[in-house]
Amino acid sequence: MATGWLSHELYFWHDTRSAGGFLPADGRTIEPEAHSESPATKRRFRNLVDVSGLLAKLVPLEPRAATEEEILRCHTRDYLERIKALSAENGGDAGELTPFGPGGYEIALLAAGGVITAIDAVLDATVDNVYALTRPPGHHAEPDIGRGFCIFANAAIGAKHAREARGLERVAVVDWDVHHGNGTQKIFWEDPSVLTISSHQDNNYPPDSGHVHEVGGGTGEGFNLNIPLPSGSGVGAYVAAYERVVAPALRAFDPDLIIVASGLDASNMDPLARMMMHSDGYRQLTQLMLDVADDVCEGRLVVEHEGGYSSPYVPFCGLAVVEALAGTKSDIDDPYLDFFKGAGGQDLQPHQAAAIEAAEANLSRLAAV
Ligand code: 3YP
Ligand code: ZN
Repeated sequence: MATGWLSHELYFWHDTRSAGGFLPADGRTIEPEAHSESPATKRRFRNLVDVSGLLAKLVPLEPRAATEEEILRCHTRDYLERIKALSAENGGDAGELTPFGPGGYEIALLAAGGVITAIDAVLDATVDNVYALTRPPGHHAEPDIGRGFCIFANAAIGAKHAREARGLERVAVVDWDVHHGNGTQKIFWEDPSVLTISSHQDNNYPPDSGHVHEVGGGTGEGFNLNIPLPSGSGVGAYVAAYERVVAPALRAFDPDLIIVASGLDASNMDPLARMMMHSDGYRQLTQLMLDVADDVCEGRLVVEHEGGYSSPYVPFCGLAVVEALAGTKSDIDDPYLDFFKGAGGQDLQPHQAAAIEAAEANLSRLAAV
C-alpha cells in the first residue's frame, strides 16, 4: 500500500496580503497582521508530517501547472484573463475576500494542477491514495468569480479531468471543510456524473448557502447533497453524518474515484468556525472514506486541502488524516486530544441528529435515479 504526498514550496508563497482575520488591512480601522489564510498553518502541517517520520515513507508527487484548457472546464475565459492580468501587475482581489499577490495566477494554476497530478497518480496506480497539500484553496471559487480565499476550483477541475481526460464515468467529491463547498456545488449543479456532498457549519460562509434543500437541478437533481450541521457539532455529529449520509450516498452512487475536499477548519480550535472536531475525528472520517473507496472504487481516494486556520492544531488534524491514508500511526500523538475529547457536547445531540435526518431524506432521491 502506497500513499502519495503532493505539495510545493510555491504553495506557501501565495500572498494573501496583510489583514485582520479575513478582512484586508485598510490603514485606518484594521491594524495589519497576517491574513487568516496565511502560509504558516499549512507549512506547520507539512513540517509535522516531516518531523513525525511519515513524510519519508510517502511517495513524493511533483505538481504540474494546470493548462488554460483545464481551468476553462470550470471557469470563464473572462475570469481567467482577469486573474492573469492582475497577477502580472501587482496582484489584486479575485472577487470576494480573495486577495493575491504578483504571480498568484501561476501559483493557483499549480494548485489546480496539483489535484490533477494527484488524480493521475491514483488512476495510474502509482499510489493507492494521496494527500495534496495545495494552496490557494478552491471550493468557494465559482465559474466567474473567486470567493472566500479561493481562486480556481481545484477539486472540481480535478473531477472534470477525471471525467473528460481520463474517461471515468462517475466521480464523487466529499467536502468536509467546515464551510459550504458552494463552487463545487455550482459547477456540477446539473451534472449527474459528479456527486457533490458538503458537510458544513450551518450558515457560516458563504451566507445563505448550503441549505439541505439544495439538491441539484435538471438531470443533476439528487446529485448534490448538503449536510448543514448546527454550530457546536463535535465528533459524534460528524461521525453520524458520515455513517448515515455520506457513506450510504457514496455506496449508492458507486463512483470510480472519490475526491475529498479536506478543510481542517471544523476543529475545536479554529478561529473561522464554531465546531468541535479533533484529530481522532478526522482519523475516523478518513478511515470511513477509505473503507467506502475500497468497496466501490478499488481504494482510489484523493484528499486535497482546503481551509484550516488554527496554527497550533491544523498540523495534528492533518497528520491524523495522512496517517490514516497510509494505514499507520507515527510516534507523534496529538497533545491536545485529551482536552478536546473531554469537551462537553462531543456526543451526538438531538438537534444535530435532526439535521442529519433531514439530509438523510435526500438519499431516497439519489437511490431513485
Ligand atoms: C471566508 C470569509 C469568512 C470565512 C472564510 C471561510 C474560508 C474558508 O475556509 N472556506 O473553506
Ligand atoms: Zn473552510
